[in-house]
Amino acid sequence: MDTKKMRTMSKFLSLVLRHKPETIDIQLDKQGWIAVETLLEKVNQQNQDWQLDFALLEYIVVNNDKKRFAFNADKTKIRASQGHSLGLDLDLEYEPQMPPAILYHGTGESNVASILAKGIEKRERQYVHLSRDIDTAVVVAHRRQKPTLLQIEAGKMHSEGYIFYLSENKVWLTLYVPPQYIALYSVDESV
Ligand code: HQG
Repeated sequence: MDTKKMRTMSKFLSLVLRHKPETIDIQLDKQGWIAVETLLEKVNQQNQDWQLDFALLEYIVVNNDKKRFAFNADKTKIRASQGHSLGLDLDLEYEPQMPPAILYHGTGESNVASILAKGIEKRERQYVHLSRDIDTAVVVAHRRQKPTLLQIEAGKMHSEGYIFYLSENKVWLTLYVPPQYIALYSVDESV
């Protein structure tokens, strides 16, 4: 499969399954699911450039670099596993989990002073996104100018009552990270 075409399709699926389902006139249910049949029909109505069938959708779900999308057990429904817009007001129904002692957050240098003063806010998304491994946080940080890594004392937060969820594609989610649990992380320390 042409990787450029797959990226285009994956980005479009992220748009409609995470942020703007109305783009193709669909409504996600409370847990973020949409019937596969409806999704295929509406995507294909909307797009002249490319068409999506079940085999291709399954290929994207399986091969997506971050496993962003998931089917339900009988593959009749699909949803994004994380990253949703706050405005959609979903409940993904992930069970609270005990996080590892340390999690990482990638951001841009221009955000750091504000984050150290106010904490990490979920902004336009449903949750703050954190990762267990440094490499993932580095990739997230590189979406910003002057990528910067932050280290979060997630274990301590959890023991002090903060709730964490683990998305199906292994992104750690929480509503807010207060400044006292955050430290700048220098990548040099990892080598
Ligand atoms: C920043 C992608 C200043 C925060 C990624 C981030 C992730 C603050 C930005 C997922 C702040 C929000 C989410 C504060 C937070 N002051 N800046 N107090 N609090 N911020 O895109 O974490 O590739 O909503 O640091 O991989 O960058 O799309 O969040 O820079 O998992 O699948 O405000 O999206 O996944 O930006 O990314 P975002 P994010 P995909």
